[in-house]
Order: sequence, then structure tokens, then C-alpha cells
Amino acid sequence: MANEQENVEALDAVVAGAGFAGLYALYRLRAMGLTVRALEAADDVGGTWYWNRYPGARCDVESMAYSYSFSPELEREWVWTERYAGQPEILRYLQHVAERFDLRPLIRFRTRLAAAHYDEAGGLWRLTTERGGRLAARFLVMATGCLSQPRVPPIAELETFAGRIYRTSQWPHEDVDFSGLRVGVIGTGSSAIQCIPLIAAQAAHLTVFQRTPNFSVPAHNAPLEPAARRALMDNYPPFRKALREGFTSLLPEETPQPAALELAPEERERRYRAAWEEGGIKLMFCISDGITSKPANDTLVKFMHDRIREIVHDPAVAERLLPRDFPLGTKRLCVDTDYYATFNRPNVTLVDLRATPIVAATPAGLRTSAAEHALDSLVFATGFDAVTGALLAVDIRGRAGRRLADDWRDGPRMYLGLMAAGYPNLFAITGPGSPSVLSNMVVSIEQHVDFVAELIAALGARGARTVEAQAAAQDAWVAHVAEVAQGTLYPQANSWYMGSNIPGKPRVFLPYVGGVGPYRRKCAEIAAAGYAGFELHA
Ligand code: N01
Repeated sequence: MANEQENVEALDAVVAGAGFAGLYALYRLRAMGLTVRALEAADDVGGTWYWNRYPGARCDVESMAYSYSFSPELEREWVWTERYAGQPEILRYLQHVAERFDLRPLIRFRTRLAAAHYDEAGGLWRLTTERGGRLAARFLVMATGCLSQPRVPPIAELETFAGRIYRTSQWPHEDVDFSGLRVGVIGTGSSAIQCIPLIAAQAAHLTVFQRTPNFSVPAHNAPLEPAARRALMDNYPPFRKALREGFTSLLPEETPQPAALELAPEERERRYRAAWEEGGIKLMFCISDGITSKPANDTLVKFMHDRIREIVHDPAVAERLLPRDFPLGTKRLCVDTDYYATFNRPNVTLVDLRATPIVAATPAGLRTSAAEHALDSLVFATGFDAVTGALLAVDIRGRAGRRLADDWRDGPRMYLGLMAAGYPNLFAITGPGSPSVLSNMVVSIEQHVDFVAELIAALGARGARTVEAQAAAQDAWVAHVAEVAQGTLYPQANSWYMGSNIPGKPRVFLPYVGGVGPYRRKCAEIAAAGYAGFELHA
């Protein structure tokens, strides 16, 4: 409904973002009879999977698990083709979901939410888009993603570079052909590790600019075997239940594992080998204490160092590829196809930026403290302002004009990673302090959206108009999130989990490491207790 006088569109709910979270939020809120719109900066649905279309982009969670569970019909009709789905297939899936559930008419594309100010008198969020459009809504659902605010570090004189510049996080839609070209990739995180083998196979020469070497395990991706796929498709409910109730939501079977040092060295090696051969992140989870005990973690690190030395022929290059300054898993474990072997190619050079930092770009390439590297194209795979970046990119102001950016100066503060005290009816899907990036995002997204939808329904049932977190409950949750993290090795790394990749960002562990199943049970208990820790107002 448009209020002609003010030219403000008034709605029950606005959802920011049309990726996995936004699409499901639209589906749920519309089903409750709310008037709802999504604002999406891109010209199509997909979120992460719309933007990150670089060569080799692929999910590191297995495809059958990395999909919605809310619709049995959708589960029956969508046929995943590979063990790990590539970006084009996931994007097609999300486009299919948008069409199948007729969500597109609810989405305003090419529309970025710029500001959200709470109007206390009206009990409304007043929203402004980047192009000056105005809306008003009782509920605002931030489905803006955890890894959606790209970070490109400044490089001196980059404007002088005569070649083309790409960002993995905003890859062009048209085909990029590196044939015959000298390409540089900056970064060695998950995005770089996926695109490096493919760029190396196409380019005349690839120079990898590495600041911190990373751990990566083989994906062993393959087409899904039709009979096994069918068996799972016919029997999804127990599989979904196991994902939801388990600790990680990444692997359906979570049998208890022994502590690393309880095992004889040969048995430990056998387990690590088996996990390596199976592929994917299982290596992290084939012992119980990999992320809590440094001596246990050291055994994983040694195993990985041995594999890297085995794969990479040139011992000097292998040594440069060995991660040494953080425990395995405290930065997101990468999953690759032929990453380390790529450094055996004659057309690939590894530059160690710790030894020889980048000084400046030149018209012909990049100059480090040791040499000039001639490049025709430069690819930034330099990461994101994770978890809080997309939320703080919007000028959010709550009660009495308080600014979220001020309230979060020393780190994000949310109750359950869902709501912030002083910001009524504003929900973050997979916000800071929830399992989010440590979990299977689709599982966590569905849980949060369901929680929010049920909370909104509870408001209606009680005749209440607003809900917000209580400050005391929020403080206790934030302290709990920090305390659980302190019991792990995570704080030992300079990772994006800790905000360390963004200059000036507070050093706070952003996700909740207490486990997906336990977190879900906690949320259910809170709801059953009449939404303990939340304030509901008429
Ligand atoms: O980003 P990153 P990403 N000079 O932050 C380097 C998910 N994801 O886009 O470590 C030189 O991991 C930086 O070096 P350092 C996944 O959760 C999933 O790769 O800061 N280098 C690092 O090497 C992942 O963790 C999938 O020293 C600079 C790299 O850039 C998350 O997204 C695929 C630099 C950034 O790595 C982010 O991954 C892709 C500088 N000034 C992504 N600044 C899958 O599902 C930064 N770097 C498989």
C-alpha cells in the first residue's frame, strides 16, 4: 500500500536480501498473511551465489545437505548432480525456488537498503534505499549474509595498472578468458584456493601473491551416484533431523570420536588418512579435540604439512605453502581440487608477501620489495568484512536515534545473534553470536527464519506490537558466546572469525561455537518459556 501523500510504501515486513535467507523469510512471512517485500541490490536472487561466480566457485558443504528442508515437494523434485554443487547449480536452485514459490513479485531488484531508522511514535521502521526510495515496515529482517561485504585492500598506485582488475566477490557475468595472459591472484583463502587451479590451467602464467598460507583438504568432488541420491531423496526427514540436531550441521553422521592423543600414532595416522581420502572437512571432525587442544591440533597440522610436502615437488615452494602460525581449523579450512598440485605447474609462481611485500602497482603489474611482476590481469580474492559488515553498512538507528554502529563499537551485541536491545522488531538472520558461519548456513537460516516467524505470530497472539531483546539477556548471551570461544583454539588465529582481517575492527569472536543442536535447543527453550530474555510490548 503506497501512502501517496508521503510517497512511502507501507508494509508489514521488509526483508533485506534475496539469498538463501531472504527467500525463505519471504516465503514464511507471506504465508502468515503479512505484506512483505525484499530489497535486493543485485538484479537477481542468489545472494552469495549471485555474486561469487569466479571460476571454480563451489560449496564446501555437500549438496544434499546444503539445500532447503522446508518443502518436501522441492526436496523431491530438485536433483543435485554433484557431491559438492558448483556456483551455477546453486544459483539455478535458488532461481528455481524463487519461481516455484512465486517469490519474484515480492522482490525489488537493483535496490539496496541504505538506512533504517526506528520511528518510536509510529512503531515502524522507516527505510531509505540507496536511490532514495522510502518504505515503512513494522518488521525488518536483515537477511544480508555473513560474507557479503567485500574487502579489497588498498594498493598504492593501483589506478596506474593498465591491465584488468577482477574481484572474486563481484565476478563479471560474461565469460572471462585468461588464455595467453599473465594473471596475478592476491590472497590464498577459500575463494583463491578454488580459482587458482582453474586460472593456472588457462593462463599463460599465474603469479600467486600469498600473505598467509592456508590449510586445504581435497574435495574429491564427483557426480552423485544415482541410486544413493535417490535413496536419500526418498528418505530426507531423518537426514535433516540429524543435521539440525548435530553439533556442526555439516555432516549427517556425527559419531563420538576419540581424543587425538588417546590414539596410538599409527591409528591416528590411519584416521587422518581415511578422512583425507574421503575428502572434505571430515579431517577436522575425526577426533574429538581438534579445535580445543593444541597438542591434538598439532597432530593435524603435522599431517597436513606432510601432505603438502608430498604433493608439492619443489621443497622450497612446499615450505612456503606450510601454514605455521595458526591452529588448523581456526581459519576456515579450505576444500579444493588440485590446489597444492597447481604449484607444480611450470607456469605458476608463488610470491611470499611476508618476505617481499607489495610496494605498489605499476602500469605493467605489481612491484614487491624484491621484484616487478608483469601482469595483464589482477584478481583480488581478499575476503570480506564478515558477519557484521553487511549489517553495519546500513545506517541502522533504533530507539532514541541510537546508532547500531555506536552500540557495536567494541564488538557486536545481540541476544542469540537475532535481536539487539534498543532495536525493536529488527531481526538479523544468522547474526553475530549465532552458529552462522561455523554451521551449515542453510540449516541455520531455516532455524532463524522459523524462530522469527513464530515470534511474530506470538506477538499477534498476545496483542503485542513490538519485541526486542532485554539488555541483561543480551549481555549474558554476549558473555556466553565469548566464554565458549575462549575454551577453543579459535582466538589464537588472526582470522575473519575474529574480525582481524579488517583494520580497526574489534577483535571479537563473531559466531557462536557452542554447537548447532545445542543452540537450537536453547532457542526452543526460550520460546517455550514465553520468549525469555525478550520484551514484548503492546
Ligand atoms: O576470503 P579470506 P575468501 N595483501 O578472508 C588475503 C567462504 N567461502 O573470500 O590471511 C595480501 O578467507 C588474506 O591473507 P591473510 C568461507 O567461509 C566459502 O577466500 O589476511 N593478501 C587471505 O589469504 C571463507 O573462509 C567457499 O594474511 C591479503 C585472503 O586474502 C570465506 O568465504 C568459497 C590482503 C582472503 O581470504 C572467505 O573466503 C569461498 C593484503 N592486503 C569462500 N588482504 C566455499 O564454500 C587480504 N589478503 C568453498
